[in-house]
Amino acid sequence: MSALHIATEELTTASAMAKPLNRMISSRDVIALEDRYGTHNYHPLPVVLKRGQGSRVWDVEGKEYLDFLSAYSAVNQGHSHPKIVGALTEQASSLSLCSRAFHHDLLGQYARHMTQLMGYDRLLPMNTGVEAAESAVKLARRWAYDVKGVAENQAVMVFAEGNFWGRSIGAISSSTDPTARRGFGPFVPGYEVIPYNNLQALDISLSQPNVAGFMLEPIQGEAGVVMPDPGYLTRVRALCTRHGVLMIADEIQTGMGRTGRMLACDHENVRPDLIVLGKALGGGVYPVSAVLGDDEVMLTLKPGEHGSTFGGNPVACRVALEAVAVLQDEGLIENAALRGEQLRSGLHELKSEFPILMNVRGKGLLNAIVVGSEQGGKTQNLAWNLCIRMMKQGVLAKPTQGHIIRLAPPLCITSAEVDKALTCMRKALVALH
Ligand code: IF1
Repeated sequence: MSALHIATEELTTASAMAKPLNRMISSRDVIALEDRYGTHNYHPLPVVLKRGQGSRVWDVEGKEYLDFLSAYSAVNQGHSHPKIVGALTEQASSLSLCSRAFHHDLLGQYARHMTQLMGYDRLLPMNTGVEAAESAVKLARRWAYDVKGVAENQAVMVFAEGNFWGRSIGAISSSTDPTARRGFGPFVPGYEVIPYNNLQALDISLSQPNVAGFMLEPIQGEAGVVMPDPGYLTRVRALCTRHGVLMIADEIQTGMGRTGRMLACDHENVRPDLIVLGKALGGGVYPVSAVLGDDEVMLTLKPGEHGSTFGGNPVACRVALEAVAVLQDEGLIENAALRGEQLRSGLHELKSEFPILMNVRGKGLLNAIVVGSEQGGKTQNLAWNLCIRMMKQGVLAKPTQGHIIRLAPPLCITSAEVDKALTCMRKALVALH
């Protein structure tokens, strides 16, 4: 048995004997416990957080950080927002869950508010992003059979290379990332994957007779904040309309104000046939996701044909209403646009001084820097080492795709905090050279 194992065993026995939950536990002990008793499906930065407020988080030793990941854009409103936490605790104390076997007083009001806000007829409530995205795929296929007249089991769903919409078998079946797919086959049939930001490939693909829908991220998050050409979304909308194919926007990461508009599609005034929301719809405190669309698609589902134990529960409805209200009442969407400009301007200055910053890109507060060295190209170690140095300076971010660092703070970040983060990044870059 390894020394770590023995240490953990002793630690666990002692702490388990002493008290069920040790809130004074050290970072080292936390990491050892996770290593021993958890699964190793993540490689987190070596930091153990204990408290969050607004754009800031604190580790178990009390060190403060600016959060530049926002739980992958699920904490747009800031950590532990008092109004959202209040909605959570208030509703959890009265009626937390009753399933959809019975009505409850909030789902109808929530669905009305969201559909009127987003400009659609109906809302399907789910919990996690992947559940909502899977639901959108089911809706598109059902619409293809019942409305478009595609022969049973012949529907085709089109996705873009570099897509990410979750970890389910359905989601990874469309993935082009070997790490997401290896060892999990066989995969879901009826999928076609085309290059992102390539209208000719899309036109050819959608001209097939059995295509139900084209699901895409307006900006690809996991791929490394990959932005399409200006006007791409507009042309996607036109091609989907021309070919009688549903345009499905996965706004789980780009929605809820992240890019400086409520939806990323709003930058081009494009109205997809279905939008998929998640992450910050739950205000950073609860898993809430949704699909919004019009009657022709949404009413193809009949009782008993789709559902979820927690989908549309009272807490989810109450939290989501507050999560949306906070974005609007506190001007967080407008702030995302302004602070994003400020951040990218500062990052471009850093890029001019530090050659390892090879590219800066983003919209609103969904940004990324591409890290590499002239001789070594886009090397993974550099990005990780830069994140470690940034962590030591008080800014938390994590690489994606190895050499890209996503920079996505909560939308409540202040101008002074952006400047502070840029100063910390400069110190980290100096330390790295
Ligand atoms: C992980 C990525 C980000 C998403 C989009 C659907 C989902 C996600 C555009 C599914 C989820 C999360 C999942 C999390 C890390 C994070 C992530 F790196 F994996 F891809 F943000 F970029 N559509 N993204 O980004 O939503 O089911 O997770 O609620 O799995 O490691 P979910």
